[in-house]
Amino acid sequence: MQDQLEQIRTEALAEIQEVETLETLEQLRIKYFGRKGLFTDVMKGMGKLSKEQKPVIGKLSNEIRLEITNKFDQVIEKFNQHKHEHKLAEETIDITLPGRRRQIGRRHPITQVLDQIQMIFKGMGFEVVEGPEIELEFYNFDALNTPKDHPARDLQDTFYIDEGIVLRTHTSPVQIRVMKKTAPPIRIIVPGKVYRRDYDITHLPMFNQVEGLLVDHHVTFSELKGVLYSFARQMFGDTIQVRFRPHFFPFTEPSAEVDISCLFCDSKGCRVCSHTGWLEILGSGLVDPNVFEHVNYDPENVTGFAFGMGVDRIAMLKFGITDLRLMFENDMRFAKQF
Ligand code: 2NM
Repeated sequence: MQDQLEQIRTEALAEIQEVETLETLEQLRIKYFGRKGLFTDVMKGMGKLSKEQKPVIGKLSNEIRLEITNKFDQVIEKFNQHKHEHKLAEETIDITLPGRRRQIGRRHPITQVLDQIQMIFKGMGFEVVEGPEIELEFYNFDALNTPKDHPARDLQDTFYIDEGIVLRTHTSPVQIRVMKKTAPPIRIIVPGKVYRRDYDITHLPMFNQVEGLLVDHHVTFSELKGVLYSFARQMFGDTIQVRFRPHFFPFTEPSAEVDISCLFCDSKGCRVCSHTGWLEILGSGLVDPNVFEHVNYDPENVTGFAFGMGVDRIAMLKFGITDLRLMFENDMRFAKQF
């Protein structure tokens, strides 16, 4: 029995040493210490031993069991160590790799131009005011001296929300609101979204406008010209030409449209300026006395000038964009160019 045990010791230790996986190790444990294991088998013979042999074999078997069990533990420990090292190696981060770049957003060309317009007029002492996009028909048309039968009021041109309520077609109703609650002098610009029933290559149902208003005593057309000349040169450069062309608006008298020399062909004539050499940039005029009556100003005492421009159009001219729809598609390839 002693020899059997010694043989088990030698074989078990050798076998365990060779093991490569935890599964084979478990098989070995069963092979030696399982219910039908080799070691278990030998121990079943203990009962038949003599009184003298029992303690000797008992001691030896305990020794061997302990030795083999320790060997098992050693190998398990070795496996765990390997597993840990393998995991660490696999999860290594290469800190020398370059980072993933995040795309940075940009300001939309319309926002850039809007900010520039505001800067220029702030520089001339104008204050920026905003107001509601849903407006009373009265402020949007009547107070601006626009007759009941004016085509702009047509259902085909204006979005009606309800009886007497519209989506504003320009930002001038905000100026009516300001005049109604403020005494002159007034010097404001009103940026904002406006709505008209228009939809083609050069028109969208929503666009951005800036309108300006200056009210005081003895305001002249020359002052209007001075302000708008200054604006045009700051916006488009010192070398451009500016011209005032007679026009009609219900809310101003006299009225004029303002053109600048064509930026694209140096006034030689091209498709952008329809071969005229000029680009229209805004409308303007001296505020009609009827408008002042509507806000309870005395037209005998009070004078003023006003102007209005489409921001989207100015942005198109400034950046040479030919299709207005690009402005509202939010394509990064477009936005990145400005
Ligand atoms: C324009 C052209 C001319 C304008 C008039 C007024 C107000 F409220 F004073 F009557 N605000 N804006 C005006 C004048 C707007 O846009 C093309």
